[in-house]
Amino acid sequence: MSENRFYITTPIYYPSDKLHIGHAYTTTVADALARWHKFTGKDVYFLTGSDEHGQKIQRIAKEKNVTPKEYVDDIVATFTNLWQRLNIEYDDFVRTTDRRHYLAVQEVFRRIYEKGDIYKSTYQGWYCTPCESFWVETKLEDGNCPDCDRKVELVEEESYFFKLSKYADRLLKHIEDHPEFIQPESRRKEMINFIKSGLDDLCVSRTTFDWGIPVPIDDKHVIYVWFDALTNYLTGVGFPNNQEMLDKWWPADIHLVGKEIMRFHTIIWPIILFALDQPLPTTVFGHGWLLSDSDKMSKSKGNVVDPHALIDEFGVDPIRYFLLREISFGQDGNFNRRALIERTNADLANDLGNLLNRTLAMLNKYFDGVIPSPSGSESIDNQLIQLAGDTVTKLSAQINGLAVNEGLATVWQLVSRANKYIDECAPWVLAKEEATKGRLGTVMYNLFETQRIVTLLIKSFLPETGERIWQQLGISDSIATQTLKHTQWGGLQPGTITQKGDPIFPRIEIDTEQVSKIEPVKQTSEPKPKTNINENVIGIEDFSRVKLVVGKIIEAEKMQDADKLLKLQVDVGSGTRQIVAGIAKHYNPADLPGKNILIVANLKPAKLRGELSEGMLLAASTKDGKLELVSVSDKITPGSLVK
Ligand code: ME8
Repeated sequence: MSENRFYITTPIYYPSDKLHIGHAYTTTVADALARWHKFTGKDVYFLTGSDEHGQKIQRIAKEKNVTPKEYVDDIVATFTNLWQRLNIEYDDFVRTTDRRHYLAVQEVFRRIYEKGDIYKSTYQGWYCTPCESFWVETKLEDGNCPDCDRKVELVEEESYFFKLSKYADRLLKHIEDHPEFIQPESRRKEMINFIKSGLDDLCVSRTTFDWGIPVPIDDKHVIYVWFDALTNYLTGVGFPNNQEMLDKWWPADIHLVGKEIMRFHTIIWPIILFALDQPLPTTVFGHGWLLSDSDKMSKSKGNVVDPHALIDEFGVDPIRYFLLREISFGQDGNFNRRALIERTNADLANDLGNLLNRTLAMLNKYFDGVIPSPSGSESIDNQLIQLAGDTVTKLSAQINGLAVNEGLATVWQLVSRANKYIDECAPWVLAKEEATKGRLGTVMYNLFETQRIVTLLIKSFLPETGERIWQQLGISDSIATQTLKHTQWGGLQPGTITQKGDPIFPRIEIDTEQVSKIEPVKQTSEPKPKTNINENVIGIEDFSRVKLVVGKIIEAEKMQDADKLLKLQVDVGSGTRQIVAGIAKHYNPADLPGKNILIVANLKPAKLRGELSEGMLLAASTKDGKLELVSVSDKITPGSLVK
């Protein structure tokens, strides 16, 4: 493996539903790492994708009365849309329904079968369909899946088996000889114990459904979905036909996964690779879970956070920053709005944003916005310069050690130091005397040079912010051309003309309304009305004539020749209604399906631009005039009456 290339992967997610913030977490970390390694000068390959076969998907498609392929095509489009919105720069996206993947999986199966490591027998045991995993009776907990605690099903069918047990000792030795293989350490111990407790041969084919890749030697069977899915890491780098690509990229440097799928990645996958005579990935990192009120976020529990809604509300980089900075990488972490707002305000609006605003305002006032030449240096300057250099070294080591959150904390220490440097050097005092104008120039240069370095250091994590600050710094070379070597002190050219722009992160005001969305507001006495409620008062009987119900948007599309209107299909419990709404300027139709909204259900139907509209959506304007749909928790089912 060359030192100068870096191959990173995410899990390929199930299109069993739309992705939530937990999936966005893994992919954002992988994206930041990929960008960082590119920034350090490496040749990088970043792979993601979708895991589309298996019993779970086939069942969901059947429930929805569509073919599995129709079903996954729709959901996978929402995956790529989310990655685009989150600024995820992947190199390839493997869909397990791709032809190239079909060929790769069949080739893996064929090679292992021909080697004698796959044999036919009968499987009798338990199966967890949500996890797509087999369990022997003794591993069940209270009769349920030990991983997700859901019901398992008894399965008895003819199957092909893969000789996992044959390779158990070799795998243990590999894990012991390569401490970097399973990270973090706690998961390594867990996996060692699991292997030591004995490995059973793995059932690698199914016959009771057909949504999968057929076994090449026996098309009554489809290949087990995890055997199929894990192979994507080889498909994405050219296996089996593009040997040159495979030689360049395989083995992967990092498979980044959530802790619940470590077993598949550190036991089944390495043994498949042993059987194929392929080298093992350098590291499988199992990160912790995003929790919602200390419980794992998952669709089935109804406690997931929709990343689209967060991006709409806060923008992309506050979300990326929160995920990367707030959660100790490897540990579980809580996701909540209050913490997100506080992080954004403290680190992005105050520390980073104010540093730029203050310094640009001073530079405009004292030097017409042009970067002055530094002259001489005092010990306080040397400390700042030293810290900037140390920050680069420390951050590089932390990112190489996958301590992403600590790495960002390191950069923010430099940001804080720069803010303190302003207060200590007091440029406004230096500006009073002509005699200290030279010193003022040095101070201003140092502040901008620090910000140039900070911007380069954060651009992998916050790409949009990097671009925006760079633009305000006025540096003519594109930020995309900058690499780690450009973080040496002194790169900023005196004479550079800065460009003051809008604050990069306006402070988010937490008003009472927002707080109440975050946590219940305790009221000790009757609240006093803020507005004059006597105006246009109506009685309860008037209100009760309006039938407000919860609806779930199923489809949204633009209307021809009506640039303000969208045509929506909305599930209102008793069926689907078509509603034409004037929200086209405020919403991208692709972002609407899945949203739970409020509608006036007993409004007289009307025709708008020739289309029937049977109801009205409720929406309100934000301060800057953007129309936002009134949204309702996912827990409330379509058709529920608002009372
Ligand atoms: O397991 N917190 O797909 P999946 C953090 N198709 N990360 C989370 C999370 C949470 N609450 N919820 C999900 C599969 N994730 C298989 C993978 S790979 C060959 C096949 C992230 O859709 C995390 O990365 O269930 C987790 O491992 C993955 O999504 C599971 O996604």
